Amino acid sequence: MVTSGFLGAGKTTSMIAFSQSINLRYGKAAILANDLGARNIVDADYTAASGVLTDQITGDCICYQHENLVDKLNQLVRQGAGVIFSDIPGCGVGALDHVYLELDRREPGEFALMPFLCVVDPERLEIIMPQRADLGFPEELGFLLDAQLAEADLIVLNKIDLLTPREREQRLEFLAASYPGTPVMSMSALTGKGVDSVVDYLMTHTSAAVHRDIGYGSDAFLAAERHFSWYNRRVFFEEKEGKDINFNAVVEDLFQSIRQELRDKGGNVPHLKLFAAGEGADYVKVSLLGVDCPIQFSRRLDRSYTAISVILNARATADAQLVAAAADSAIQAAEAKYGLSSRTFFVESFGMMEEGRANGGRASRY
Ligand SMILES: Nc1nc2c(ncn2[C@@H]2O[C@H](COP(=O)(O)OP(=O)(O)OP(=O)(O)O)[C@@H](O)[C@H]2O)c(=O)[nH]1
Ligand SMILES: [Mg+2]
Repeated sequence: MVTSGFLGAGKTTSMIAFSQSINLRYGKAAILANDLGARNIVDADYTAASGVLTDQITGDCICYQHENLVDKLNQLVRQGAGVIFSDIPGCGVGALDHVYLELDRREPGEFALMPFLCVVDPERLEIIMPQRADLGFPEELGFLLDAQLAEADLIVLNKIDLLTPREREQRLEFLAASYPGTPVMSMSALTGKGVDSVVDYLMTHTSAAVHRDIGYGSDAFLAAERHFSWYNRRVFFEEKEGKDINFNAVVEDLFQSIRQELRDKGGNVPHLKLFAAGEGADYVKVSLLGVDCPIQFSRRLDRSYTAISVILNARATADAQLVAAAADSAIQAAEAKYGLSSRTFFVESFGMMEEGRANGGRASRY
């Protein structure tokens, strides 16, 4: 099953919640975490920490690496998975054609295709609702939200824990009227409310897997994609005198400072994510869904450490160099404030439409 939906809608959180529900009630589920970039993907490490059977597909969207996708699916099947969830990057559309129709065409009868799902965040939905809320993102992004919903076999309004019953009804009514014929459900992937009902629907329905014209590749699509840049970095922080410190405070400061710098320069970040593992099952995972949003800890470290390896991913609507500069200065400020030294083991930064991306960001084959 492909899980689509805009950046930060809750795809990763939903796939973990679905898998846990399936593991308890149906059989074995697995997650194939997908994101752009060579490696050091927050969602892959976060998913693996959830205890669900996990693998990852990096480098490019699952849309453009069919053989690798089939290979990974088969590996998970051999490990006992009966249901496999994968997501596509939150700026993406087109997986109905590129994944479902291709699987049907090239591996006929080999995989059953569950409903193509779009998870939607109730606040971001307001961008395309009649009020046309301005959340500080370029207005061209509205095209992607609409196209992702139009592509889905099932729409799930997520994060209902944040809504009053009236707000939830308004959104469900808007979705039902705007995407007639597409079932709409609601849940909170975070609290678990409604998750089992969505899973029951998914387990008893299949995708029609028929092409839909959603404007993939259109001018509006390109105008939206052009705004995005991706940034992935792994940094090792070490307290210079070997003292144990609270790295939750360090990562919170990193977020504050990146957020401030982007805001000052007129950029935004629909999803800034960080994951750092401590010892055993201890880890910290943080998300920021825009420069004006609160910093959300999915989990904090239980313990203090002298050193930690941090993965930072930004999915920004800002120039790639601006994001890189904001991360650099945030890391320098944290070093000075907490007496840290840092070493960067991996960094990559690219605009979505930059030269080279057409080849999945890999070196030119020409
Ligand atoms: N309140 C609330 N927060 C949620 C819910 N589901 C997800 N979140 C939070 O929303 C943020 C983004 O969730 P993710 O699951 O990472 O979103 P995503 O769609 O996978 O994001 P990308 O992969 O970057 O596109 C995290 O801070 C989650 O904890 C929910 O049901 N309720
Ligand atoms: Mg995700």
